[in-house]
Amino acid sequence: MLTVLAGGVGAARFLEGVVQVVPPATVTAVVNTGDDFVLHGLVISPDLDIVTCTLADLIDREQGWGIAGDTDECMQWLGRLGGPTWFKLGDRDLALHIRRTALLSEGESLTAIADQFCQALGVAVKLLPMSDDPAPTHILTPVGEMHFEEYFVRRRAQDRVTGVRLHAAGRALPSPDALAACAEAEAILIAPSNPVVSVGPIVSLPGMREAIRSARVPVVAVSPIVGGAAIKGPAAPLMQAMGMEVSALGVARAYADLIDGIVIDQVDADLAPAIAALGLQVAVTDTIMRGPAEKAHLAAVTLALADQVRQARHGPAPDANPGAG
Ligand code: FO1
Repeated sequence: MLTVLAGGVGAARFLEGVVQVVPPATVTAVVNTGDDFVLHGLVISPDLDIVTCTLADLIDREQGWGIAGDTDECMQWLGRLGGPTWFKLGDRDLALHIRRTALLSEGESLTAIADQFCQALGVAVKLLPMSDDPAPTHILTPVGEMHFEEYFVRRRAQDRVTGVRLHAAGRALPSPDALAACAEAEAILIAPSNPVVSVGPIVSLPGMREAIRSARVPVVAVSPIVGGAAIKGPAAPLMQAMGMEVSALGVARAYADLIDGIVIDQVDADLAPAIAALGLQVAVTDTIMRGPAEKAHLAAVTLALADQVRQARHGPAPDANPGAG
């Protein structure tokens, strides 16, 4: 089983590449739920929905989130009735949140619900919420502490970030399935997601780092930072707030206690020696996922680096015929 730690848009696109290279049924994604929040009385799980709808080829590819061709009749009426309209929820998208909220109220877990949605929408990859407990990510700013989506969407990431509080609802445990997905993986990949608010919430769950390390399998990350900037989203201000250098080297340092290797973009090739000096193996390639072929290429390079790590650690792959010339 290949396990991928995933956030939202970047991770979803990366997974579209992974499933072109290995059978989807052999892939498990442990997905960030730190962006989850309640709005209109509905439980919304942005990263789970982005990954699910992307792999189901239902995603609005312009935005990277929401459902293609969706309408906003309900949103318009919610506005007319004085409801909040800052978080755009399409009519089809709302069905996900209505159904999720109803199933949660009937006692179903987020994990069970994610599985039901994957079955219903034809997604073969196993998508696991990182936790079945509420684990909201809060952003600290000079105007106060707020949920990540309030900071990122409602206030358009205008506030200076003075800190990040993970699992802000109190102790959250990794789901048993998420822990098992790391402990039983043959390789663990960290998708090109925000190291602070997408990957951070996952690996900071109690026992998750230990599960990753005790798996004793190659752990390889893809840098979401290219040329000192994020492709999408607020990684730069959040990394700065956490004292991280906003570069592929900064990402490598942030993950150094967890990973064996990292894939960086060719524009950052000059950082490879400094990253290697951290004891990491480095692959340099074009990491911009313009289309299906680039996604598959990035996945293939990442998996090849995982194999390279495995060989370096354990010698030739078991199926390599000994004594071959
Ligand atoms: N991002 C926005 O910038 N504006 C929105 O109105 C918005 C709505 C939305 C609805 C459903 C969903 O699954 C995601 C949505 N996102 C929106 C994306 C989301 O804020 C972030 O991309 C993820 O939380 C970060 O990965």
